[in-house]
Amino acid sequence: MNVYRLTAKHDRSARPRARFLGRALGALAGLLAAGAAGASAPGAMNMPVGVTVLSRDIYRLHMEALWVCVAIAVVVFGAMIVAMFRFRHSRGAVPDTSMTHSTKAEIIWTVIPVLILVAMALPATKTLLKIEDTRGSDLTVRVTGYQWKWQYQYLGAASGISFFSTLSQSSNFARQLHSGIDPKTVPHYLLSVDHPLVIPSGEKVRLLLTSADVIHAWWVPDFGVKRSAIPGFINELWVKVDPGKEGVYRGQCAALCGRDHGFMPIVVDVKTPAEFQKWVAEQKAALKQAANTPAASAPNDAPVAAAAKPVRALTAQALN
Ligand SMILES: [Cu+2]
Repeated sequence: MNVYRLTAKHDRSARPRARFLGRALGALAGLLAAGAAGASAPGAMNMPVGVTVLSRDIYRLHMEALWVCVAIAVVVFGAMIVAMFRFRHSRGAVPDTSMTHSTKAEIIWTVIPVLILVAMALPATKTLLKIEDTRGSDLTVRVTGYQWKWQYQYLGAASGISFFSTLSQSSNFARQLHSGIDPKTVPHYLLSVDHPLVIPSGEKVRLLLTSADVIHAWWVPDFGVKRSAIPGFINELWVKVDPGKEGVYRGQCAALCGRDHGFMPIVVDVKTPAEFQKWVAEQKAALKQAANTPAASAPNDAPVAAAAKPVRALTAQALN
């Protein structure tokens, strides 16, 4: 009788509640759809899917963990809400004490989370090992952080190519106090450089990270990698951009490294292997020409390699 009365009462408010529930579910679905898109556009809620082997693996792990969390939240909060409303004191509910100090319950709520954690840890460990495995790279570039710029030195077949990558002049002018330049009019404001790092798509590129002064961090969100550049140490990471995803990718120094920390962006120009080989040949030709040309008469528009400056040394042996 009592149950019937309560059910009837609930029915009276069923319609507005159903409407609210429908709206809430719609909003949640919208949020999840926006999140699943993984756009790296400003204001996007989710992390970008990225364009590399690793970034896709990391994104997949992230989404798997998210859905596990969603499922746990639905079960736990659902049970709590049902318990609070259905078995409330005002309805004459009597506490069930059979679960108190129940060994069976203790085992169940220990074993289930352990199984969930193990199921999540296995693919995560696999991806972590993959991230750390820099063997078999096709190209190696040494990346050195400076206050406040990056230096890229190619090793192996592209050895000799070396240049600094600093904030583009357009951004640098606009950022000055009272410059009078509206940053919104500057393309890729604070995210553009004079000489981007150039790498080929479809090839495993190993980056050796170090620093000449303080700790910096090399971070390109679309590559799914971020690693500290520490003076006196060499950290490794690798990038393999999917073929067909050639283009320009941008990142920033991700370690607070001093006054101009926000003004040392990272720009990577990903070319097809053929275009990359052409670029390497051009840089090498420019290097040769620069070697044969007296410094005073070097052309101002010489390719970047020709403008290479001597660098603080870590031996080549340490780098290979
Ligand atoms: Cu920095």
